[in-house]
Amino acid sequence: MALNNSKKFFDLSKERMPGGVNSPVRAFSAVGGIPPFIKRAKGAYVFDVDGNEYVDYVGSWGPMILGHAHSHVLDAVGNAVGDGLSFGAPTEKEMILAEMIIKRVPGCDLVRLVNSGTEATMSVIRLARGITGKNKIIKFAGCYHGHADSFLIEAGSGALTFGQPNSPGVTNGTAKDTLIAEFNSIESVEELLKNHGSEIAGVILEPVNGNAGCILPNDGFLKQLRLLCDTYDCLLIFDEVMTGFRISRGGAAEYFSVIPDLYAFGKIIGGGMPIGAYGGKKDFMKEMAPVGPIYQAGTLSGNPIAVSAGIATLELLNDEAYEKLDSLGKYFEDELQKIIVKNEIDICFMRIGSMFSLFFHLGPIHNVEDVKKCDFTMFAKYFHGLFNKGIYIAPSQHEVGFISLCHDVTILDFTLSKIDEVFNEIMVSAS
Ligand code: KE4
Repeated sequence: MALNNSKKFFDLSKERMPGGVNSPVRAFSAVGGIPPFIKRAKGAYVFDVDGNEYVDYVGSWGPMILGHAHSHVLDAVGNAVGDGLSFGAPTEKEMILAEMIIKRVPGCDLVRLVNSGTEATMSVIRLARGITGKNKIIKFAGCYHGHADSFLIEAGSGALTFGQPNSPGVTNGTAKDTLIAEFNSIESVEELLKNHGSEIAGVILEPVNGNAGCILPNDGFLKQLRLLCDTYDCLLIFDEVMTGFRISRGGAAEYFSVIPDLYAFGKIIGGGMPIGAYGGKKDFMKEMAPVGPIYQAGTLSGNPIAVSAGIATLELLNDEAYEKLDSLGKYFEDELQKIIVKNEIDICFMRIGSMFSLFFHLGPIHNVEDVKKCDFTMFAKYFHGLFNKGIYIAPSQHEVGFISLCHDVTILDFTLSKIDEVFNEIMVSAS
């Protein structure tokens, strides 16, 4: 791909913004090379500043489930901007979006709209701590909940059960209140609860670990987690920023029939505009200011433009839409498995609905430790091979791919043919 303008802009951007980007993964550090500077997007495609066209499986990291620049969403935004961009006052549309979320999500009686997934998760653990009066939370290695200090924690070394910062700037004082469990290991959670249960406010997880690549919960894991939280009187928190409104109409809670006490949302409910939300049972949410004493606020929370885009997006996400997304995902998976076998390449493919990952490892993949066994060099070759053939996937083995309602079978077949070519090129070069 000719990336002359992208390279020019990238060099200039690096003189103005750290790494030339406003979110680290966009810099292509994991795969190398120049990130394309995107000029516009439509349907299943993005177009860069050098005129290159790509089939897009990043989907802005999840929000673009309808496809890019959907007329229904653009019309809603267009109509909204004419009435002003922000008021810092309540609006009817915030109530409408909140009602749409509540009607879809089981066990969610009240929601608070914020401006990002990070703000949602940061607020929901403050709520959990405020409700319970306990300081510690359990998170899972490999699960990402945004960049709030309490989440930038890795497992303590050796016998240390307390977390340790995985970013400078996060204090040990913060880290000691985050304990790290292993995704899909109910034993690791039970051990922490046995040893620290009286101090633990809640257990937070991505019900599908989408930030390690697409790692599904083992059968019964979420149900066992629900029972453990009940036994030890701590709150279960689903971070559905990615899975919410993606894997089913009511997200992972509906899909797996496991209802948490609290939720975090983002991405799809903004239709591509900045948004997040947190919610849960009325008894819990009513502890938030101004009703209760737990504080959280935001200048642009419930922004009328973002809310208009979110309402328009959810309006089109009916049962038929999810059936179509799943059938597209199944078609892609079935045809890809044939290509994997044909090329005799060590790949573990995991999918739920319209989100998926190709792990360059035979598998099984149960947690982020398993992902560390992947061939990252091979992944980088796969990434660049596809990129140069006009297929834009996430530039990291630890991210997922998203199929939108605009990825029809013709587009999937084109993608699959390019994957076949790249697998063949990789295997030939490896021999
Ligand atoms: P934001 O603050 O980026 O809106 O949301 C943070 C967040 C919280 N929870 C989950 C499950 C998430 O996936 C995210 C953000 N996801 C990443 C991609 N995996 C955003 C992309 C980026 O960081 O640039």
